[in-house]
This record gives sequence, C-alpha cells and structure tokens, in this order.
Amino acid sequence: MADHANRRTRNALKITLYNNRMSPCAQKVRIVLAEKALAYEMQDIDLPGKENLQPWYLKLNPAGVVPTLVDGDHVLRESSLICEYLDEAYVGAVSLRPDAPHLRAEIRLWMKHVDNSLHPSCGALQWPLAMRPRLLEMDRDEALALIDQVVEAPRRERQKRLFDQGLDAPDVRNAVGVYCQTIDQMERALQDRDWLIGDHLSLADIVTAPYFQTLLQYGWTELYAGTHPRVADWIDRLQGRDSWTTAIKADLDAEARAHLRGIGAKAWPTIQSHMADRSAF
Ligand SMILES: N[C@@H](CCC(=O)N[C@@H](CS)C(=O)NCC(=O)O)C(=O)O
Repeated sequence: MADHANRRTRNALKITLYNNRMSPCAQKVRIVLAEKALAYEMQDIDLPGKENLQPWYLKLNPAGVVPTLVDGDHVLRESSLICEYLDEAYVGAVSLRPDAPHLRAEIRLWMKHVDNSLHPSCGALQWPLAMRPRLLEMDRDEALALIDQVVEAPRRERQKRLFDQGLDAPDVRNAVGVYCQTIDQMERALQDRDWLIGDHLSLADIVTAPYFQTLLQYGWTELYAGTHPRVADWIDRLQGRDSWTTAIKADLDAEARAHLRGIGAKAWPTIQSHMADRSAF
C-alpha cells in the first residue's frame, strides 16, 4: 500500500528537465515525458559553451552531464534511470514496461548496451561535428584547459582525442562498428515482433531511438536503409508518434535541419570509409 501511495498518475509537483536539444540522453527522457503526458519545464544547458561544468550545475549533476531531472524535492540523474523512474513513479494510462520480470530484465539489458556502448559511440560521432568547431575557434591552450575540466576521465581523454583528430580519431571508427553491430542485433530482435522486446512500445525502444536521430539529422541513414528493413520500419514508426514530434522534431527548425544535413554530408565520406572497415569488428 505504501508503495502505491508513492505512485502518481499526474505530476502535482513541478518537474524540471535540464536539457540540451542535441543530447540523445535528454531526448529519451523527453519521449517518456511525452508518452506519459507529464507536464514539465525545460532549462537548456549550453554544452558547447561548457555550462554543464559551472559550479551551480555540478551541484545538481556531479558528473557534469545532461540530463538532470528535478521532480519536486528529488534530483534524478542518468537518463535510463530517469526513464525508469518516470514510468514507475507515474502510473497513468500508459505503461512503458511490461509486468513480467524477465521482460523488465530484457529492457535493462538494452539499457546497459545503450549506456555502455551506443551512447559513447554516438558521442564520438557527434562531438567532432557539434562541439569541436567552437573549441577550434579558441586558442588551443584555452580549449584544452576547458576539456581538462571534464569530470569523468574516459570522457575527458576521448574529447582530447576528438579535439586533435576529429573524425579520424580511432573512437569514431569504433563508434561506426558499434552502430553496425547494434543495427544487426536490432534487425534480429525485430524479426518476429513489432518492438524490441515485444508487441508494444517499451523503454527498450525509447532509450535506443534517439541514437537514430543522430543518423537521421546528419543524413547517415545508409547505415541501415536498404539493408535492415525492420530497423528502417521501426524508426519510421517511432518518427510517426506524437512523442517524437514533441521531444525531437519540434526542437529543430528548417534552418537547424539544413545546417545539420550540411555538416553531415561533409563528414559522410569519412563515416562511409569507417563502415567499409566493419569486417574488422
Ligand atoms: N550516462 C549519462 C550520460 C550523459 C551524457 O553523456 N550526456 C552528454 C550529452 S548526451 C553530456 O552532457 N555531455 C557533456 C560533455 O561531455 O561535456 C546519462 O545517460 O545520463
């Protein structure tokens, strides 16, 4: 009973999401908020300007990353955990996790893969295009001093490599390999079901989907289009949902879309050459 008393269908308290519109981690939380029809406020954090490393933000999120979700008195971090929290705390009409414990374990398996492998891979693909140009405008020492403030050591070291080598960094080649492997795995999972863990949309789909926005926005859909029809259909169906429009599409006006397409097109030959290396993975 006490457990149910803590669950709500609507949010009486204010929810604030610390967000960045290019962040797939924030996008997954926004899809959950939209699917569950929860009201929230958004505060954008300027990642290229390193606002995420400001002392006031580090108090909320000591790792210095977005998203952070504040729900009344609770401060929540880690995007997949935030998604799970929202589904658990707000029962409502829409549930994004089946009841069966083995299916919940399957969702967590996807989350683990996304958080440990797909997310850093997406970071390696996006960083040279979204973050590096602003740092390259600075004096080199100033830029490196900013990167030195990045809290987590692996992230900091990766940013240094991406700053120096851009899309030629080994991280980018590995990232393309991880994407290709993930897409193969998804094609197999979708063989006899509509969604990743069954016939209903679940958190497994939602935590994975924003990493495909990266491919869509840069025009890199050749990673799956034509070769992985089930994955192509899965992402089409997600894009057709209202939650995709509110959480992702609404953030990108025509000018932003054209800009992303343009930088994506310039980077495509390098991405394609990494794809050709995929037999190495
Ligand atoms: N495991 C974290 C990762 C968060 C993360 O990497 N966020 C990125 C944006 S998607 C970020 O804030 N990057 C800032 C930086 O690397 O300086 C989560 O899932 O919340």
